[in-house]
Amino acid sequence: MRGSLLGVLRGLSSVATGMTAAYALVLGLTYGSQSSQVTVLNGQFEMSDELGRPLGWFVPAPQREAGFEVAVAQSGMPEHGACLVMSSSSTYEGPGVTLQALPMEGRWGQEFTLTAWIKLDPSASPTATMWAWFDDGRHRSLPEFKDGVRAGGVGWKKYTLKGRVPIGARNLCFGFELAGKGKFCADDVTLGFEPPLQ
Ligand SMILES: [Ca+2]
Repeated sequence: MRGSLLGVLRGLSSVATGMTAAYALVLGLTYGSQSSQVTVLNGQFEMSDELGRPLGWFVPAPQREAGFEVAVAQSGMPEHGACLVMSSSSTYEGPGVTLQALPMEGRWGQEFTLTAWIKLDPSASPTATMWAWFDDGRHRSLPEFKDGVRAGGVGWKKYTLKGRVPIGARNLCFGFELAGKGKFCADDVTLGFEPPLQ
């Protein structure tokens, strides 16, 4: 019974990735703590420092010093409030990244689902990507998983990236990359985990 219910739920999830949140909710209600949603630090981008940069999101110093800009600004939509804005400058068109790292102790073999809303600046055609990869604790990415989903189109859209936590992973690194002239906005970053089926 348990296996067949999970099978049905997984089928629904693969048919419509937009149902991921509902799927996680159903799974959470059915199996309690087996499925977990972790808190992404400032995943709503409502908190910024004195320079207007999002708290909790790392930007490599060389990119920052080259003029790559990561800031928090009002999204113009009430349901989003403030959002992340990444933009190139006249002197630097990227690639630029901003990311977080989350420890993976106790999560080997689990499936993860990363989601975020992204809006591209229609006045330019930059490449905006939501990325996820795993490191070995010594700043080296593991070959088992490294993937990204590229944003496109006009207006706010929700993007989803799924994968499995490889054995040996120390941290899940996730965030956004911008390449080329332009800017994009991102908001509502969520991260959930499900244990492997027994
Ligand atoms: Ca927000």
